[in-house]
Amino acid sequence: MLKSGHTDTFARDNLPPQEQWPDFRFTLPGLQYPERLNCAVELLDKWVEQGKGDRVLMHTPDGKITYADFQATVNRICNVLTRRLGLVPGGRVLLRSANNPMMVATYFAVLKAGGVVVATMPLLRAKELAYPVQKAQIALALCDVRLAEEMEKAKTMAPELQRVVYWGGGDDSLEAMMADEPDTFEACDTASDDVCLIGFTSGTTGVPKGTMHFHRDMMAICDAYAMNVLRPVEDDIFIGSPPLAFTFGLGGLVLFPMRVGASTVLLEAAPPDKLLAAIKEYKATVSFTAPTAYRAMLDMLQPGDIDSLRKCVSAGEALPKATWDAWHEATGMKLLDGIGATELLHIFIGCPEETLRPGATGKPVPGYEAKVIDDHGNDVLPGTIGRLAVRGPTGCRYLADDRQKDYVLNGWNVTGDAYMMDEDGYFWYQARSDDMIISSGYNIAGPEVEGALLTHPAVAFCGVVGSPDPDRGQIVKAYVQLKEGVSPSPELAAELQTHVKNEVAPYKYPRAVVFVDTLPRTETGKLRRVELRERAQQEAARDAANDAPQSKAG
Ligand code: 3UK
Repeated sequence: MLKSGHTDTFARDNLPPQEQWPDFRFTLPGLQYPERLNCAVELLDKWVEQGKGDRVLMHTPDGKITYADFQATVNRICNVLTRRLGLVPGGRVLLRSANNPMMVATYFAVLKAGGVVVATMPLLRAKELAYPVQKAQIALALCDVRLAEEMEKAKTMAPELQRVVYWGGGDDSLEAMMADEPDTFEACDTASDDVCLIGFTSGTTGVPKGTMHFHRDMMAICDAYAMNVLRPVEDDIFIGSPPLAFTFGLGGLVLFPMRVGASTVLLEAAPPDKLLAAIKEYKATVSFTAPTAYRAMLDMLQPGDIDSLRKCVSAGEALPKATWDAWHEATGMKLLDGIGATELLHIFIGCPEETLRPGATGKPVPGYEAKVIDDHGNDVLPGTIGRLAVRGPTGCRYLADDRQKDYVLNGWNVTGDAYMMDEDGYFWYQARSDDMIISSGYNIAGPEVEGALLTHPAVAFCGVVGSPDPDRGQIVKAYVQLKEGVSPSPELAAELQTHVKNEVAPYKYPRAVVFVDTLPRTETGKLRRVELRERAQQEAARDAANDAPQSKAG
């Protein structure tokens, strides 16, 4: 490892042992970074130095923020952090805010000062904030004052947290401190392999894991995925919904635009209707959001709404072919599917428009390699379903966590997804490996059944899980949210079952169909399958107690 620029060595000390690291690959031209590297300098200061400080970085409801304005704000925060709040290189800083300019400014200030960012989702409760504070031993937090309540509670739960500074008003606010500080700051001389970000996974199953990323990793996702697949230009205006604490949002809404000197629109809350309105208002050209958001926007589209858009990235969960087709038909645009993971920081499989295949996730992003392996770690033949394994310039390094050994096998990152690679090298998503439904000895992937249901005109959204069944082990159970104006009925349920039988192998059809008003989703846009499975389990137990057959088609 290179000579660290950190004086607080906690992050480096808590990296996994080197033999448990994935193999990192830097063969792609453009991924060889200098030994001394601070990503904030590369992504921000460089533009001002090159005389492009007047370019617009952010479009906000209150006006535009240029790269130079933003740099001055970042520098003031750097001075507050290092001169008044005791931040030393390597110190962790928790950030808590919705997506807005101050969130990004504090983020970049921590990076530039050589600190380690721990960004958190706005909806987290005190207990969920206390966990990363303790795990990453965080002494300082910067927080939007509107989110103070849970932050203060977290502070009482985690004594490690010595100080919380709020922005957004008050005599002792961050802005008040900034006002007295100069707008220049010399960036910390960090090594390219110094940790700059600990991204916690959402932890829908088990305790969240802290994924550690280096300064060079922040550059690598720009130079691998963004430069080769997305290919933005400096006139692009990025927009989207994912929180910046979710690395899908960090890359898509901050790092990628800044890598090319483009601009971004940050929305504090971006449900599909708001996102659509903002695309129109700001004439955005590149959008980042979840598959279901594209599907939801389709129903609201008015002519001319999204004429400015030229690229639409979908990630976070599988993009059903039905959604791809419908978007293409309505807009003429090809959705760019891509699978990413917090462990790998961003997207590692995904194709540009010319080479993508609707329904497939795509091919490995230049710089990454991917393959499908069996339970023993051996490669399987094309056409066979197995576990996805990937390696490249970024990869899994958990903060002091035994689960490192589960994610990294023989130098490959094993993401927990069941995939099939075809003869042409395209990767086809099946399901999360532990989400496969086993019914009467058949393996059935829930997302495939969902994909079939979504081609029925009455279906808005759906989730398909296995439900315990005394005869078959599990049966396929579908939770279906109907389009507005469509009423649920046993006849419609039967029709959906027949529809699925016509679309995919008949044994995959949902033997139980339940109509719901909404489906449970995470803040990152993923269907909460765990919750649906629990619900299915309860319903099965209830039906068994009533000695009635499992509620079929109702
Ligand atoms: C699933 C997908 C099918 C898959 C993420 C883009 O989602 C991101 O990170 P997370 O750690 O979850 C990772 C898991 O999510 N997934 C993501 N994208 C797809 N499944 N098709 C897709 N296109 O199970 C993966 O293992 O929350 C996505 C960029 C950065 C990210 N962190």
